[in-house]
Amino acid sequence: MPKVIGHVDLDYFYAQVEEVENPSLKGRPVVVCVFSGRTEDSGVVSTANYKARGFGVHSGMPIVQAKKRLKGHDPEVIRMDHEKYEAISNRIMEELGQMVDVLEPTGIDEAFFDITNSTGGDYTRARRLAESIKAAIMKSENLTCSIGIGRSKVVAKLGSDMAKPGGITVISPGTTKSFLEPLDASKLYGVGPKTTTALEEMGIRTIGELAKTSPTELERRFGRKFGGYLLAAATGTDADPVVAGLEPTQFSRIVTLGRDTRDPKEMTEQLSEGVQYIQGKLTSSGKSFKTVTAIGILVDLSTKTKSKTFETAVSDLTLIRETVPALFDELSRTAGKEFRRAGIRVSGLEDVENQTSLPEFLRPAR
Ligand code: TTP
Ligand code: CA
Repeated sequence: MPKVIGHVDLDYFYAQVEEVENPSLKGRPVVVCVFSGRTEDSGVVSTANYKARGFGVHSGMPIVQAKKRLKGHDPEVIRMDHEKYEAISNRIMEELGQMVDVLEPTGIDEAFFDITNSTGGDYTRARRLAESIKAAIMKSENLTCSIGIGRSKVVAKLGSDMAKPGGITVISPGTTKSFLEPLDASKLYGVGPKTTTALEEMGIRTIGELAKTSPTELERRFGRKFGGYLLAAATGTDADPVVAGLEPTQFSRIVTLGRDTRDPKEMTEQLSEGVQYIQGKLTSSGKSFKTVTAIGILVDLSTKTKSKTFETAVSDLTLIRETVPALFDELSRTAGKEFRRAGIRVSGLEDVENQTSLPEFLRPAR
């Protein structure tokens, strides 16, 4: 059965999150920055939306320079909020993990996945699954992503790069060779400017040319390991498997409420199945948790959270049920707006063996 590997990458991630939270930004250049704090504008661009990229703004550019390029184009310059992006990333990874056979997150907004078994090696079914993944992320977080499907990690990654923004590229085993051949070798995963220059010196510009190079010549120039990788990558025969990501650090469930509301009781009731889902996850993974968090996504799509941390790890369903209403109560008092979606997260996961006795965990840490 041919392998079916995917790569999913969210589009202009930080900036898109900001657009979703504040729809009035749509159509304007948006730049998310890390301010170093030395002077008002010292720091660099984390990322920019496509509108801003059209004016030449990109990740790593000094803020001052980005502002110059965007002058007169009504730009929005936003301070990066890593915690916010991370919480969204965690929810997406959790959701993706349930849709594929194996998920290997490789960054805050990207992951490889293996769907060989669930598609039976059928690339038509793979495309449908990629479409459902895109739809799921759109439904739950309002975010677009790009997906590549192919027979190896390198091919899948090229596919998602090419699909950007918002597309799906499926490269079936039969079309892999013709897909790869015309592309620049510099597009291959792991081929940076230095390798590109070295390849050019050998007269190699395209992936097709690289694929025809003799293994000995490549090994002589790049060493056994990297030389071998280059050849495998160029022929789409790199065999690095998708390996399940690190241990989960949290479990969460978010639901869209039946109607916009401020009523903590309504939110808690509609999360009843979510609590059961989390309980199932805790049991099957043999984990307990230290922190429980109530998550509210308001009608303006901003996210508010309220947490409670216990002194020692617990894994008790009744405890989640007891804590959550109070957290939502507090959330709705401070939010000032109605809630569109509500969720629960447990984090600070530990193996159950480390757990201590009942009376101890009833004592909150703070
Ligand atoms: P990328 O996936 O490289 O970029 P992107 O999601 O902004 O845009 P694209 O549509 O091309 O995928 O990085 C993911 C996030 O990581 C990005 O939104 C912000 C952050 N980041 C930085 O903070 N600094 C950087 O130099 C880069 C490249 C990314
Ligand atoms: Ca991205």
